[in-house]
Amino acid sequence: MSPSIESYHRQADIGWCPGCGNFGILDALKKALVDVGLEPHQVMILSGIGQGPKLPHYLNCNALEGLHGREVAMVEAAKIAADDLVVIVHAGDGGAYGEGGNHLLHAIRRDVDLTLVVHDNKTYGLTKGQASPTTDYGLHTALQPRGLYARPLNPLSLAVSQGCTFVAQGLSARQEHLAGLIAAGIKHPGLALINALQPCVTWDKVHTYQFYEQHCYELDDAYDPEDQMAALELTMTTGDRIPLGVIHRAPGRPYDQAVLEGVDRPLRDRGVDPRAAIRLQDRFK
Ligand SMILES: Cc1ncc(C[n+]2csc(CCOP(=O)(O)OP(=O)(O)O)c2C)c(N)n1
Repeated sequence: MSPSIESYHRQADIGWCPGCGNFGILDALKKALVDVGLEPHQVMILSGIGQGPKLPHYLNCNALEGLHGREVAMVEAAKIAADDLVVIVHAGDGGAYGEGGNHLLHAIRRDVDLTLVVHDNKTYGLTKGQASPTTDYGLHTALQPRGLYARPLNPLSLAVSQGCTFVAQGLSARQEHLAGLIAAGIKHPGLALINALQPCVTWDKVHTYQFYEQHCYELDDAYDPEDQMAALELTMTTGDRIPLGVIHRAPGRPYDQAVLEGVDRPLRDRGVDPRAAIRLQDRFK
């Protein structure tokens, strides 16, 4: 039997504001999972703390929630314990690029086989709209009433320059397009970073649905995502046009597959002998 959107449905009280971009990302994810042919038991969502990271509460599949910003770090363990699971991380721009920025750098180096969907609403949504790493310079927030005195991080050029093997950008309001990017990320062997732009209807009155509709454009076939320098130039070009699509793609070399090479079974399928741990402990007495 092929999977259905309904099989991912989970009855729950939704904590997101009406009109939140997270709804579009949730719908796009469900569509991507079905399009790739995955059943809920084959999928694990990892998330941390935040509005975006509440997503697994509203989805029927395996889920693991950890600390804010530690989502990506948990994946290495999950993939080595159960390498047959498709692992998808949902993090906010705060969690992924702020608290978790260091973990992201090293996950890019290792090219761990995961799909990282960043709910980029350019704000710390859950904690009431403080500036996040992707907030624009000068933007006024509750905590920065005179405007923010720091430039925004550019996650796309960071990822491209560090050789991330799959870098894409989507928009929560273009669900079909975003679903295609998530599906491509799931199929990619290695780290797939998908920056999902989303309006925050409560805290950000600048980056509205209308703003994104006016400024976003979809990359066409004339663009070659395999050309890393072209991707870098695209992501470094400032201006009011925002590209959507696969920005960069290169062959993946996943760390978890290399670690498990020659190992007959992943950790999950090996017997657990608590006495072995005690014997090991005793050797150091
Ligand atoms: C290490 C750590 N730092 C800060 C916090 C407090 N905190 C929890 S959620 C959050 C903001 C979340 O923002 P983001 O990750 O962008 O997700 P959003 O709510 O916008 O979806 C903060 C600052 C925390 N729980 N742990």
